[in-house]
Amino acid sequence: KEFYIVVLLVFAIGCKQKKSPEKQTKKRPNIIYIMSDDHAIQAISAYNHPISKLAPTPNIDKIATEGAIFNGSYVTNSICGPSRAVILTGKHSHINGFRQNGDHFDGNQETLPKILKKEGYQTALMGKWHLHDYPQGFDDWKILVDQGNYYNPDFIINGDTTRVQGYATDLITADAINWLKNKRKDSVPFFLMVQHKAPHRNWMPALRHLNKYDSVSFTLPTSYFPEFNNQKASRAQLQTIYNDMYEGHDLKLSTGVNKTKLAHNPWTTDFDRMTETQRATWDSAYLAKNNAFYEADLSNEEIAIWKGQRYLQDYMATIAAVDEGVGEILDYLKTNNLDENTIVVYTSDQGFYMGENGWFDKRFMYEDSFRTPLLIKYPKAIQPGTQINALVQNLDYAPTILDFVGIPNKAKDMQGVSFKGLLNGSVNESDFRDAIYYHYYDYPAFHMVKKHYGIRTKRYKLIHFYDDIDSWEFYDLETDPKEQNNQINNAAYTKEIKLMHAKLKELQKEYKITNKEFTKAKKEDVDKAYKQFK
Ligand code: SGN
Ligand code: CA
Repeated sequence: KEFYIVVLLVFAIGCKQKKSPEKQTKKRPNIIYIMSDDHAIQAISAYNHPISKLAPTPNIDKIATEGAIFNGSYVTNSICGPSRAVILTGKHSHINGFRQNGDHFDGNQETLPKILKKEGYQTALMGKWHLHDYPQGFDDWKILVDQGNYYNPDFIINGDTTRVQGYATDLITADAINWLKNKRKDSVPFFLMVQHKAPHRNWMPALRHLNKYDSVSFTLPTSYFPEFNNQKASRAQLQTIYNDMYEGHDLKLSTGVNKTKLAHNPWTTDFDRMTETQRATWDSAYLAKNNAFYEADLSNEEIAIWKGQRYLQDYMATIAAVDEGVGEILDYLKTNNLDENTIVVYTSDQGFYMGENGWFDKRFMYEDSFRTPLLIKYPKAIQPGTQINALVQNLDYAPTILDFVGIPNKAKDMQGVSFKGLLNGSVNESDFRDAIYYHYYDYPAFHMVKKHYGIRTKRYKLIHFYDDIDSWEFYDLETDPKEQNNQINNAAYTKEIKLMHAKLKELQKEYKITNKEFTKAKKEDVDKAYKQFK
């Protein structure tokens, strides 16, 4: 009898060890990576900002309540293409070669989707790509052309461009669900990237949301009319709501009372591509509110405030469709018993200004554009309601995902580090990194934000703006979280500033920044750009 038991045991152990590779990979988690474009922390209600309290995002919030929310999540270079290249490679811009929008991504380098695919994952990408080359490393992909348009956008599928009737956010959600339903193989784990155009400029809401926040009055930040003492680069930017937005294209103002023709609208393509029916619904939704604006006969300061309100109402209304889409994806996972073994990530390619300093857009190393939302759920390893304050970056996403799926060694030449330990509670925040590096190159360009680099620790920030300027800034984020007081010349901080300079040098050495990164633009190009973008 005992002999038979031993034989049976040996047989059982043998069976356990001899699992087919398919079954082994099946145990690996699936990953759904949802990223919107320019989605500010202020616009996700899980972050408890006064703006989002008036325009909540219940579905995105679910990822935080069922999983983790990061309060100290940052990018390395706050602009679209570069951020995406960092996420795919786990390497800083100067190493992956994509420093600014308009650069071309070298798709032959190693990327997260390529590694996952080689490891047996089924990989797919739906939505915005913006890296000027066809995606590599995906079994299936369908991407927006360039920045993409909100209405009836053009998509590229296998090299062919097709105009698809509908609203971009809804189309991308539908593509994601459709892929999960019809293309996904049950037998292998999957990695699906869902990348929205919304809430990118020019903030065009879905037809069903055109009047969603008309009666909501959002709180404009206290810095809406800033002074910029001792902040030279801030004074030179061209991204102020009340100076630089186009009244037609961005603010959807018409030319006057009872008019539907748009005021200043230099890029007609966003509106011209709407169908007549879409345009008629659009025009009737904006008519009364535009009339009210003209009839109010506002002062200049009141107009500036009105513009801030219109911007926030439209921006938040574009997010409504993103949030609904996230809800659909989460529901799909639940109904199909996929939610337990799927890691869901929600993030943005960077933060965004919602009137802070009077601004829209991003680019600066100040908190609102440097910081980016990050919410992750994975029931198997992350406790619901986890709050993480450690400093993490988009540089870390690839190493973290590889760590979660059990192939951390593939991240060895990446510059990011896995923060899996923070998520499952095996690493203390105080043992994680103490400083992060930032470097922005896109100058002269849209919005004229000067080139700069710097570091942030838990408490301090040191920034150097360079090229046609040579200007250092230092902030004590504990006493000045809104970064209004540059303390670079304050003797009380001499010791801290010195330490920050030393730390900056250390990080630049670690990340292999060479003098090549500090080249200057030609003066005539800068002058030309100021004229072009003003
Ligand atoms: C467009 C926008 C800019 C924006 C850049 C970069 N203008 O040029 O406001 O800064 O994209 O955005 S738009 O009216 O044409 O949309 S990013 O998302 O690619 O970084
Ligand atoms: Ca962006």
